[in-house]
Amino acid sequence: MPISTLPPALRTEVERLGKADLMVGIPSFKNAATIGYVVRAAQAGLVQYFPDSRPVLVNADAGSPDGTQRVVVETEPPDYIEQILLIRPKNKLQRISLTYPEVEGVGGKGAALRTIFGIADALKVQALVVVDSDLRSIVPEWIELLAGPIIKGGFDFVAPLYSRYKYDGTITNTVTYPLTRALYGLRIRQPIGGDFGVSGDLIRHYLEQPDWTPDISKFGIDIWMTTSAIAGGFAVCQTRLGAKVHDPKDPGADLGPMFSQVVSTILRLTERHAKRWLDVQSSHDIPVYGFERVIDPPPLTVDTQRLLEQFAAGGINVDAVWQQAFTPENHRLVSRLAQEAEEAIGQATRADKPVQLDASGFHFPDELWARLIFDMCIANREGPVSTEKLVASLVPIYFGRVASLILETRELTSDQAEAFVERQAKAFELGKGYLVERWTEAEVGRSNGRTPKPAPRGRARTTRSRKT
Ligand SMILES: Nc1nc2c(ncn2[C@@H]2O[C@H](COP(=O)(O)OP(=O)(O)O)[C@@H](O)[C@H]2O)c(=O)[nH]1
Ligand SMILES: [Mg+2]
Repeated sequence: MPISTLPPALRTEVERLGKADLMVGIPSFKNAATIGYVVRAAQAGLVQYFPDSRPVLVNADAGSPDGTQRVVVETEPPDYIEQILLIRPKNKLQRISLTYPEVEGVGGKGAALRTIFGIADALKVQALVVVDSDLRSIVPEWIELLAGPIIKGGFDFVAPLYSRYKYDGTITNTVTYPLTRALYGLRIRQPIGGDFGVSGDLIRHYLEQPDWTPDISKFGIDIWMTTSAIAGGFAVCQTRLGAKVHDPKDPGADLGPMFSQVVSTILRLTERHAKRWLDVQSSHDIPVYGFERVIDPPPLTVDTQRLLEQFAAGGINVDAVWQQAFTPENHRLVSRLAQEAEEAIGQATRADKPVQLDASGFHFPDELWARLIFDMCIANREGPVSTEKLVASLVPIYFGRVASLILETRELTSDQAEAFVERQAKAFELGKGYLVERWTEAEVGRSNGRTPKPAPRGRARTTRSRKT
Protein backbone atom coordinates (compact mmCIF):
# COMPACT_ATOMS: atom_id res chain seq x y z
CA MET A 1 0.00 0.00 0.00
CA PRO A 2 1.68 3.22 -1.04
CA ILE A 3 1.66 5.86 1.66
CA SER A 4 -0.52 8.06 -0.57
CA THR A 5 -3.47 5.66 -0.05
CA LEU A 6 -3.54 6.35 3.69
CA PRO A 7 -5.96 9.10 4.77
CA PRO A 8 -4.21 12.54 4.98
CA ALA A 9 -4.22 12.68 8.81
CA LEU A 10 -2.55 9.27 8.99
CA ARG A 11 -0.10 10.17 6.27
CA THR A 12 1.11 13.12 8.31
CA GLU A 13 1.60 10.87 11.34
CA VAL A 14 3.52 8.32 9.30
CA GLU A 15 5.69 10.98 7.70
CA ARG A 16 6.47 12.34 11.16
CA LEU A 17 7.57 8.85 12.29
CA GLY A 18 9.79 8.43 9.22
CA LYS A 19 11.11 4.89 9.49
CA ALA A 20 10.80 2.06 11.99
CA ASP A 21 12.02 -1.49 12.00
CA LEU A 22 9.75 -3.06 14.57
CA MET A 23 6.08 -2.31 15.14
CA VAL A 24 3.41 -3.49 17.53
CA GLY A 25 -0.15 -3.03 16.23
CA ILE A 26 -3.17 -3.21 18.53
CA PRO A 27 -6.72 -3.19 17.11
CA SER A 28 -9.38 -2.14 19.60
CA PHE A 29 -13.05 -1.58 20.11
CA LYS A 30 -14.35 -0.66 23.57
CA ASN A 31 -11.34 -2.05 25.45
CA ALA A 32 -10.76 0.81 27.92
CA ALA A 33 -10.70 -1.65 30.82
CA THR A 34 -7.86 -3.79 29.48
CA ILE A 35 -5.87 -1.99 26.79
CA GLY A 36 -3.70 0.00 29.22
CA TYR A 37 -2.07 -3.16 30.48
CA VAL A 38 -1.59 -4.49 26.92
CA VAL A 39 0.09 -1.22 25.89
CA ARG A 40 2.41 -1.29 28.93
CA ALA A 41 3.38 -4.91 28.32
CA ALA A 42 4.02 -4.28 24.61
CA GLN A 43 6.12 -1.18 25.32
CA ALA A 44 8.13 -3.05 27.91
CA GLY A 45 8.68 -5.90 25.44
CA LEU A 46 9.91 -3.55 22.72
CA VAL A 47 12.27 -1.67 25.04
CA GLN A 48 13.56 -4.69 26.94
CA TYR A 49 14.08 -7.15 24.10
CA PHE A 50 14.86 -4.83 21.19
CA PRO A 51 16.83 -1.89 22.71
CA ASP A 52 18.75 -1.32 19.45
CA SER A 53 15.71 -1.16 17.18
CA ARG A 54 13.55 1.75 16.03
CA PRO A 55 10.25 0.67 17.58
CA VAL A 56 6.74 2.05 17.16
CA LEU A 57 3.43 1.11 18.76
CA VAL A 58 0.20 1.80 16.87
CA ASN A 59 -3.30 1.45 18.26
CA ALA A 60 -6.05 1.35 15.58
CA ASP A 61 -9.37 1.93 17.28
CA ALA A 62 -12.94 1.87 15.99
CA GLY A 63 -13.77 5.25 17.60
CA SER A 64 -14.76 3.52 20.84
CA PRO A 65 -17.16 5.53 22.99
CA ASP A 66 -15.64 4.20 26.24
CA GLY A 67 -12.39 6.19 26.09
CA THR A 68 -10.17 3.35 24.80
CA GLN A 69 -7.97 5.78 22.87
CA ARG A 70 -7.65 8.10 25.84
CA VAL A 71 -6.41 5.17 27.93
CA VAL A 72 -3.76 4.43 25.28
CA VAL A 73 -2.60 8.04 25.16
CA GLU A 74 -2.55 8.37 28.93
CA THR A 75 -0.87 5.04 29.72
CA GLU A 76 2.61 5.49 31.24
CA PRO A 77 4.94 6.52 28.41
CA PRO A 78 8.06 4.65 27.29
CA ASP A 79 10.13 6.80 29.74
CA TYR A 80 8.44 4.99 32.60
CA ILE A 81 9.41 1.63 31.12
CA GLU A 82 13.02 2.79 30.76
CA GLN A 83 13.05 3.75 34.43
CA ILE A 84 11.54 0.59 35.83
CA LEU A 85 13.62 -1.71 33.64
CA LEU A 86 16.86 0.33 33.90
CA ILE A 87 17.27 0.28 30.13
CA ARG A 88 18.50 3.01 27.79
CA PRO A 89 17.26 2.11 24.32
CA LYS A 90 19.05 3.50 21.30
CA ASN A 91 15.89 5.11 19.93
CA LYS A 92 12.81 6.44 21.67
CA LEU A 93 9.75 4.28 21.29
CA GLN A 94 7.06 6.15 19.33
CA ARG A 95 3.43 5.60 20.23
CA ILE A 96 0.30 6.59 18.32
CA SER A 97 -3.41 5.94 18.67
CA LEU A 98 -5.71 6.57 15.72
CA THR A 99 -9.23 5.92 14.51
CA TYR A 100 -8.88 3.70 11.48
CA PRO A 101 -10.87 4.27 8.26
CA GLU A 102 -13.39 1.66 7.15
CA VAL A 103 -12.60 -0.48 4.12
CA GLU A 104 -15.30 0.10 1.50
CA GLY A 105 -17.78 1.12 4.16
CA VAL A 106 -17.04 -1.78 6.52
CA GLY A 107 -15.28 -1.47 9.86
CA GLY A 108 -14.04 -4.15 12.24
CA LYS A 109 -10.89 -5.85 13.43
CA GLY A 110 -9.78 -6.59 9.86
CA ALA A 111 -10.22 -2.98 8.75
CA ALA A 112 -8.13 -1.91 11.76
CA LEU A 113 -5.39 -4.36 10.80
CA ARG A 114 -5.45 -3.18 7.20
CA THR A 115 -4.55 0.30 8.40
CA ILE A 116 -1.87 -1.22 10.63
CA PHE A 117 -0.44 -3.12 7.61
CA GLY A 118 -0.47 0.10 5.57
CA ILE A 119 1.45 2.00 8.23
CA ALA A 120 3.90 -0.87 8.80
CA ASP A 121 4.58 -1.00 5.07
CA ALA A 122 5.00 2.77 4.77
CA LEU A 123 7.48 2.69 7.66
CA LYS A 124 9.24 -0.31 6.05
CA VAL A 125 9.30 -2.37 9.22
CA GLN A 126 11.12 -5.67 9.33
CA ALA A 127 8.57 -7.21 11.68
CA LEU A 128 5.06 -6.42 12.86
CA VAL A 129 3.55 -7.94 15.98
CA VAL A 130 -0.21 -7.71 16.42
CA VAL A 131 -1.84 -8.37 19.77
CA ASP A 132 -5.44 -8.19 20.98
CA SER A 133 -6.47 -5.44 23.35
CA ASP A 134 -8.51 -7.61 25.71
CA LEU A 135 -5.54 -9.74 26.81
CA ARG A 136 -4.91 -10.34 30.50
CA SER A 137 -2.05 -12.79 30.10
CA ILE A 138 0.27 -10.85 27.79
CA VAL A 139 3.75 -10.23 29.26
CA PRO A 140 6.66 -8.25 27.72
CA GLU A 141 8.27 -11.50 26.54
CA TRP A 142 5.40 -12.05 24.09
CA ILE A 143 6.86 -9.32 21.88
CA GLU A 144 10.17 -11.18 21.71
CA LEU A 145 8.41 -14.50 21.18
CA LEU A 146 6.36 -13.11 18.27
CA ALA A 147 9.04 -10.94 16.62
CA GLY A 148 12.09 -13.10 17.39
CA PRO A 149 11.35 -15.85 14.84
CA ILE A 150 11.13 -13.17 12.12
CA ILE A 151 14.13 -11.07 13.10
CA LYS A 152 16.40 -13.90 14.24
CA GLY A 153 14.93 -16.94 12.52
CA GLY A 154 13.95 -15.69 9.06
CA PHE A 155 10.31 -16.73 9.40
CA ASP A 156 7.51 -14.68 7.83
CA PHE A 157 4.51 -15.70 9.88
CA VAL A 158 4.45 -16.57 13.56
CA ALA A 159 1.26 -18.12 14.89
CA PRO A 160 0.64 -18.24 18.63
CA LEU A 161 0.60 -21.45 20.60
CA TYR A 162 -1.05 -21.13 23.96
CA SER A 163 -2.95 -23.11 26.52
CA ARG A 164 -6.55 -22.05 26.47
CA TYR A 165 -9.36 -23.16 28.70
CA LYS A 166 -11.02 -26.23 27.14
CA TYR A 167 -14.19 -24.28 26.26
CA ASP A 168 -12.38 -21.23 24.88
CA GLY A 169 -11.47 -21.04 21.18
CA THR A 170 -14.36 -23.21 19.98
CA ILE A 171 -14.29 -21.86 16.39
CA THR A 172 -10.59 -22.69 16.30
CA ASN A 173 -11.07 -26.13 17.77
CA THR A 174 -14.00 -27.21 15.61
CA VAL A 175 -13.22 -25.60 12.25
CA THR A 176 -10.12 -23.53 11.60
CA TYR A 177 -7.56 -25.86 13.17
CA PRO A 178 -8.82 -29.19 11.76
CA LEU A 179 -9.72 -27.77 8.33
CA THR A 180 -6.47 -25.80 7.83
CA ARG A 181 -4.49 -28.85 8.93
CA ALA A 182 -6.37 -31.25 6.64
CA LEU A 183 -6.29 -28.91 3.64
CA TYR A 184 -2.74 -27.58 3.71
CA GLY A 185 -1.05 -30.26 5.80
CA LEU A 186 0.33 -27.83 8.41
CA ARG A 187 -0.47 -28.34 12.07
CA ILE A 188 -1.07 -24.74 13.07
CA ARG A 189 -2.93 -25.12 16.33
CA GLN A 190 -4.13 -21.51 16.60
CA PRO A 191 -4.77 -20.20 13.07
CA ILE A 192 -7.07 -17.47 14.43
CA GLY A 193 -5.41 -16.84 17.79
CA GLY A 194 -5.34 -13.07 17.24
CA ASP A 195 -1.73 -12.56 18.31
CA PHE A 196 0.69 -12.90 15.41
CA GLY A 197 4.12 -11.94 14.11
CA VAL A 198 4.35 -10.90 10.43
CA SER A 199 7.42 -10.06 8.32
CA GLY A 200 7.71 -6.94 6.14
CA ASP A 201 7.61 -9.17 3.02
CA LEU A 202 4.41 -10.84 4.11
CA ILE A 203 2.80 -7.46 4.90
CA ARG A 204 3.51 -6.39 1.32
CA HIS A 205 2.00 -9.65 0.07
CA TYR A 206 -1.13 -9.04 2.18
CA LEU A 207 -1.53 -5.57 0.74
CA GLU A 208 -1.23 -6.89 -2.82
CA GLN A 209 -3.93 -9.58 -2.46
CA PRO A 210 -7.07 -8.85 -4.48
CA ASP A 211 -9.43 -11.01 -2.39
CA TRP A 212 -10.42 -8.65 0.45
CA THR A 213 -14.10 -9.01 1.49
CA PRO A 214 -16.35 -7.37 4.13
CA ASP A 215 -15.92 -10.50 6.29
CA ILE A 216 -12.15 -10.02 6.18
CA SER A 217 -12.69 -6.45 7.41
CA LYS A 218 -14.26 -8.03 10.49
CA PHE A 219 -13.25 -11.27 12.21
CA GLY A 220 -12.38 -13.07 8.96
CA ILE A 221 -9.01 -11.30 9.13
CA ASP A 222 -7.16 -13.87 11.24
CA ILE A 223 -7.88 -16.91 9.07
CA TRP A 224 -7.21 -14.79 5.98
CA MET A 225 -3.78 -13.81 7.34
CA THR A 226 -2.87 -17.39 8.19
CA THR A 227 -4.19 -18.93 4.97
CA SER A 228 -2.69 -16.22 2.76
CA ALA A 229 0.69 -16.84 4.41
CA ILE A 230 0.45 -20.60 3.79
CA ALA A 231 -0.90 -20.33 0.25
CA GLY A 232 1.72 -17.71 -0.61
CA GLY A 233 4.45 -20.18 0.40
CA PHE A 234 5.76 -18.06 3.30
CA ALA A 235 7.80 -19.59 6.12
CA VAL A 236 5.44 -20.29 8.99
CA CYS A 237 6.14 -21.24 12.61
CA GLN A 238 4.47 -21.25 16.01
CA THR A 239 5.60 -19.64 19.24
CA ARG A 240 4.80 -20.73 22.79
CA LEU A 241 3.13 -17.91 24.70
CA GLY A 242 1.86 -19.72 27.80
CA ALA A 243 -1.81 -19.14 28.63
CA LYS A 244 -4.30 -17.04 26.69
CA VAL A 245 -6.56 -15.21 29.11
CA HIS A 246 -8.93 -12.62 27.60
CA ASP A 247 -12.54 -11.42 27.76
CA PRO A 248 -14.67 -14.56 28.07
CA LYS A 249 -17.31 -15.44 25.47
CA ASP A 250 -20.07 -18.00 25.67
CA PRO A 251 -20.36 -19.63 22.21
CA GLY A 252 -24.17 -19.83 22.18
CA ALA A 253 -24.58 -16.20 23.20
CA ASP A 254 -21.60 -14.37 21.68
CA LEU A 255 -20.02 -16.28 18.83
CA GLY A 256 -22.66 -16.59 16.06
CA PRO A 257 -21.54 -13.51 14.04
CA MET A 258 -17.85 -14.27 14.52
CA PHE A 259 -18.42 -17.87 13.37
CA SER A 260 -20.14 -16.58 10.22
CA GLN A 261 -17.32 -14.16 9.39
CA VAL A 262 -14.56 -16.69 10.02
CA VAL A 263 -16.21 -19.65 8.30
CA SER A 264 -17.44 -17.65 5.29
CA THR A 265 -13.86 -16.51 4.85
CA ILE A 266 -12.37 -19.99 5.15
CA LEU A 267 -14.89 -21.38 2.63
CA ARG A 268 -14.01 -18.66 0.10
CA LEU A 269 -10.29 -19.26 0.66
CA THR A 270 -10.77 -23.01 0.23
CA GLU A 271 -12.17 -22.36 -3.22
CA ARG A 272 -9.55 -19.76 -4.08
CA HIS A 273 -6.59 -21.93 -3.10
CA ALA A 274 -7.84 -25.34 -4.29
CA LYS A 275 -4.70 -25.93 -6.35
CA ARG A 276 -2.66 -25.47 -3.21
CA TRP A 277 -4.46 -28.18 -1.17
CA LEU A 278 -5.93 -30.76 -3.56
CA ASP A 279 -2.76 -32.87 -3.67
CA VAL A 280 -1.78 -32.51 -0.02
CA GLN A 281 -1.99 -35.74 1.95
CA SER A 282 -1.69 -36.05 5.74
CA SER A 283 -0.03 -33.31 7.80
CA HIS A 284 3.14 -32.43 9.65
CA ASP A 285 4.29 -30.35 12.59
CA ILE A 286 5.86 -26.96 11.96
CA PRO A 287 8.78 -25.39 13.86
CA VAL A 288 7.99 -24.20 17.36
CA TYR A 289 9.81 -21.34 19.06
CA GLY A 290 9.94 -20.54 22.78
CA PHE A 291 10.15 -22.28 26.10
CA GLU A 292 7.49 -24.74 27.23
CA ARG A 293 5.39 -23.66 30.19
CA VAL A 294 2.71 -25.43 32.16
CA ILE A 295 -0.11 -23.02 32.93
CA ASP A 296 -3.73 -23.70 33.69
CA PRO A 297 -5.99 -21.06 32.12
CA PRO A 298 -8.97 -19.98 34.25
CA PRO A 299 -12.35 -21.55 33.48
CA LEU A 300 -15.23 -19.91 31.64
CA THR A 301 -18.88 -20.83 31.82
CA VAL A 302 -20.80 -22.15 28.83
CA ASP A 303 -24.55 -22.72 28.67
CA THR A 304 -24.68 -26.20 27.10
CA GLN A 305 -28.44 -26.43 27.18
CA ARG A 306 -28.75 -23.23 25.18
CA LEU A 307 -26.35 -24.65 22.57
CA LEU A 308 -28.47 -27.78 22.21
CA GLU A 309 -31.67 -25.74 22.00
CA GLN A 310 -30.26 -23.69 19.15
CA PHE A 311 -29.12 -26.83 17.34
CA ALA A 312 -32.57 -28.39 17.70
CA ALA A 313 -34.20 -25.16 16.46
CA GLY A 314 -31.86 -25.19 13.45
CA GLY A 315 -33.33 -28.58 12.47
CA ILE A 316 -36.60 -26.75 11.85
CA ASN A 317 -35.59 -23.21 10.86
CA VAL A 318 -32.85 -23.85 8.33
CA ASP A 319 -33.61 -27.39 7.21
CA ALA A 320 -34.28 -26.18 3.66
CA VAL A 321 -30.67 -24.97 3.40
CA TRP A 322 -29.33 -28.14 5.02
CA GLN A 323 -31.12 -30.13 2.32
CA GLN A 324 -29.38 -28.14 -0.39
CA ALA A 325 -25.97 -28.12 1.26
CA PHE A 326 -25.57 -31.72 2.42
CA THR A 327 -25.66 -35.06 0.68
CA PRO A 328 -28.91 -36.92 1.38
CA GLU A 329 -27.17 -39.25 3.82
CA ASN A 330 -25.43 -36.48 5.73
CA HIS A 331 -28.66 -34.50 5.78
CA ARG A 332 -30.48 -37.47 7.28
CA LEU A 333 -27.80 -37.93 9.94
CA VAL A 334 -27.66 -34.27 10.98
CA SER A 335 -31.44 -34.00 11.11
CA ARG A 336 -31.58 -37.03 13.38
CA LEU A 337 -28.93 -35.51 15.62
CA ALA A 338 -30.91 -32.26 15.89
CA GLN A 339 -33.87 -34.37 17.04
CA GLU A 340 -31.67 -36.12 19.57
CA ALA A 341 -30.61 -32.71 20.88
CA GLU A 342 -34.29 -31.89 21.36
CA GLU A 343 -34.82 -35.16 23.24
CA ALA A 344 -31.75 -34.59 25.43
CA ILE A 345 -33.08 -31.16 26.46
CA GLY A 346 -36.49 -32.73 27.12
CA GLN A 347 -34.84 -35.22 29.49
CA ALA A 348 -32.77 -32.53 31.19
CA THR A 349 -35.78 -30.29 31.83
CA ARG A 350 -38.31 -32.94 32.85
CA ALA A 351 -40.30 -31.55 35.77
CA ASP A 352 -40.62 -34.87 37.62
CA LYS A 353 -37.19 -36.47 37.07
CA PRO A 354 -34.61 -34.28 35.25
CA VAL A 355 -31.61 -36.17 33.89
CA GLN A 356 -28.22 -34.47 33.82
CA LEU A 357 -27.03 -33.72 30.29
CA ASP A 358 -24.07 -35.94 29.47
CA ALA A 359 -22.28 -37.58 26.57
CA SER A 360 -24.44 -40.70 26.70
CA GLY A 361 -27.52 -38.55 26.06
CA PHE A 362 -26.09 -36.60 23.14
CA HIS A 363 -23.08 -37.34 20.96
CA PHE A 364 -22.06 -35.70 17.68
CA PRO A 365 -19.63 -38.00 15.81
CA ASP A 366 -16.33 -36.48 14.59
CA GLU A 367 -16.62 -38.04 11.15
CA LEU A 368 -20.06 -36.59 10.53
CA TRP A 369 -18.90 -33.10 11.59
CA ALA A 370 -15.94 -33.34 9.19
CA ARG A 371 -18.20 -34.41 6.33
CA LEU A 372 -20.67 -31.61 6.97
CA ILE A 373 -17.83 -29.09 6.77
CA PHE A 374 -16.56 -30.72 3.57
CA ASP A 375 -20.10 -30.66 2.12
CA MET A 376 -20.18 -26.93 2.92
CA CYS A 377 -16.90 -26.43 1.00
CA ILE A 378 -18.49 -28.14 -2.02
CA ALA A 379 -21.84 -26.36 -1.72
CA ASN A 380 -20.08 -23.00 -1.46
CA ARG A 381 -18.19 -23.70 -4.64
CA GLU A 382 -21.30 -24.93 -6.50
CA GLY A 383 -22.94 -21.60 -5.78
CA PRO A 384 -26.74 -21.85 -5.93
CA VAL A 385 -26.91 -20.96 -2.23
CA SER A 386 -24.94 -17.90 -1.08
CA THR A 387 -22.00 -18.30 1.28
CA GLU A 388 -23.84 -16.21 3.90
CA LYS A 389 -26.90 -18.46 3.79
CA LEU A 390 -24.85 -21.65 3.91
CA VAL A 391 -22.82 -20.49 6.87
CA ALA A 392 -25.86 -19.13 8.71
CA SER A 393 -27.33 -22.63 8.47
CA LEU A 394 -24.11 -24.11 9.84
CA VAL A 395 -24.16 -21.95 12.99
CA PRO A 396 -26.73 -24.13 14.85
CA ILE A 397 -24.82 -27.28 13.86
CA TYR A 398 -21.63 -25.73 15.25
CA PHE A 399 -23.53 -25.13 18.49
CA GLY A 400 -24.48 -28.81 18.56
CA ARG A 401 -20.90 -29.83 17.85
CA VAL A 402 -19.58 -27.62 20.65
CA ALA A 403 -22.20 -28.97 23.05
CA SER A 404 -21.06 -32.51 22.27
CA LEU A 405 -17.38 -31.67 22.85
CA ILE A 406 -18.29 -30.03 26.16
CA LEU A 407 -20.27 -33.03 27.32
CA GLU A 408 -17.41 -35.36 26.39
CA THR A 409 -14.73 -33.35 28.16
CA ARG A 410 -16.69 -32.15 31.16
CA GLU A 411 -14.63 -34.10 33.71
CA LEU A 412 -11.28 -33.47 32.00
CA THR A 413 -8.59 -30.83 32.43
CA SER A 414 -7.93 -28.45 29.53
CA ASP A 415 -4.81 -30.48 28.76
CA GLN A 416 -6.69 -33.76 28.65
CA ALA A 417 -9.43 -32.23 26.50
CA GLU A 418 -6.77 -31.55 23.87
CA ALA A 419 -6.92 -35.26 22.93
CA PHE A 420 -10.47 -34.72 21.66
CA VAL A 421 -9.41 -31.83 19.45
CA GLU A 422 -6.63 -34.03 18.04
CA ARG A 423 -9.04 -36.92 17.48
CA GLN A 424 -11.28 -34.59 15.49
CA ALA A 425 -8.33 -33.22 13.48
CA LYS A 426 -7.47 -36.79 12.50
CA ALA A 427 -11.06 -37.35 11.40
CA PHE A 428 -10.73 -34.34 9.08
CA GLU A 429 -7.49 -35.71 7.64
CA LEU A 430 -8.97 -39.17 7.16
CA GLY A 431 -12.07 -37.70 5.57
CA LYS A 432 -10.17 -35.46 3.16
CA GLY A 433 -10.36 -38.12 0.43
CA TYR A 434 -14.13 -37.62 0.46
CA LEU A 435 -13.68 -33.87 -0.12
CA VAL A 436 -11.12 -34.34 -2.88
CA GLU A 437 -13.28 -36.96 -4.58
CA ARG A 438 -16.37 -34.75 -4.57
CA TRP A 439 -14.36 -31.67 -5.57
CA THR A 440 -12.77 -33.47 -8.48
CA GLU A 441 -16.05 -35.04 -9.63
CA ALA A 442 -17.59 -31.59 -9.68
CA GLU A 443 -14.62 -30.39 -11.72
CA VAL A 444 -15.19 -33.14 -14.32
CA GLY A 445 -18.93 -32.35 -14.32
CA ARG A 446 -18.16 -28.69 -14.97
CA SER A 447 -15.80 -29.33 -17.85
CA ASN A 448 -18.36 -31.69 -19.46
CA GLY A 449 -21.01 -29.01 -19.07
CA ARG A 450 -22.98 -31.31 -16.74
CA THR A 451 -24.33 -30.67 -13.28
CA PRO A 452 -22.13 -32.60 -10.86
CA LYS A 453 -23.71 -35.82 -9.74
CA PRO A 454 -24.88 -36.13 -6.15
CA ALA A 455 -22.34 -37.26 -3.63
CA PRO A 456 -21.94 -40.91 -2.72
CA ARG A 457 -24.52 -42.00 -0.20
CA GLY A 458 -24.31 -43.79 3.07
CA ARG A 459 -20.66 -43.44 3.89
CA ALA A 460 -20.67 -41.35 7.05
CA ARG A 461 -19.56 -43.52 9.93
CA THR A 462 -20.22 -42.93 13.57
CA THR A 463 -17.51 -43.32 16.19
CA ARG A 464 -19.58 -45.61 18.34
CA SER A 465 -22.92 -47.29 18.40
CA ARG A 466 -25.77 -45.23 19.70
CA LYS A 467 -28.59 -45.99 22.03
CA THR A 468 -31.85 -45.36 20.20
N1 LIG B 1 -10.59 -1.78 15.59
C1 LIG B 1 -11.46 -2.73 15.90
N2 LIG B 1 -11.06 -3.73 16.65
C2 LIG B 1 -11.94 -4.67 16.98
C3 LIG B 1 -13.29 -4.64 16.56
N3 LIG B 1 -13.91 -5.72 17.06
C4 LIG B 1 -12.97 -6.39 17.77
N4 LIG B 1 -11.80 -5.75 17.72
C5 LIG B 1 -10.54 -6.13 18.36
O1 LIG B 1 -10.16 -7.40 17.91
C6 LIG B 1 -9.53 -8.11 18.95
C7 LIG B 1 -10.18 -9.45 19.14
O2 LIG B 1 -11.50 -9.27 19.52
P1 LIG B 1 -12.20 -10.21 20.59
O3 LIG B 1 -13.59 -9.72 20.70
O4 LIG B 1 -11.37 -10.28 21.82
O5 LIG B 1 -12.21 -11.59 19.79
P2 LIG B 1 -11.71 -13.07 20.18
O6 LIG B 1 -10.85 -13.00 21.37
O7 LIG B 1 -11.00 -13.51 18.95
O8 LIG B 1 -12.98 -13.81 20.42
C8 LIG B 1 -9.60 -7.21 20.18
O9 LIG B 1 -8.39 -6.51 20.28
C9 LIG B 1 -10.73 -6.27 19.85
O10 LIG B 1 -10.58 -5.04 20.46
C10 LIG B 1 -13.70 -3.55 15.74
O11 LIG B 1 -14.85 -3.44 15.33
N5 LIG B 1 -12.74 -2.62 15.44
MG1 LIG C 1 -10.55 -11.81 22.94
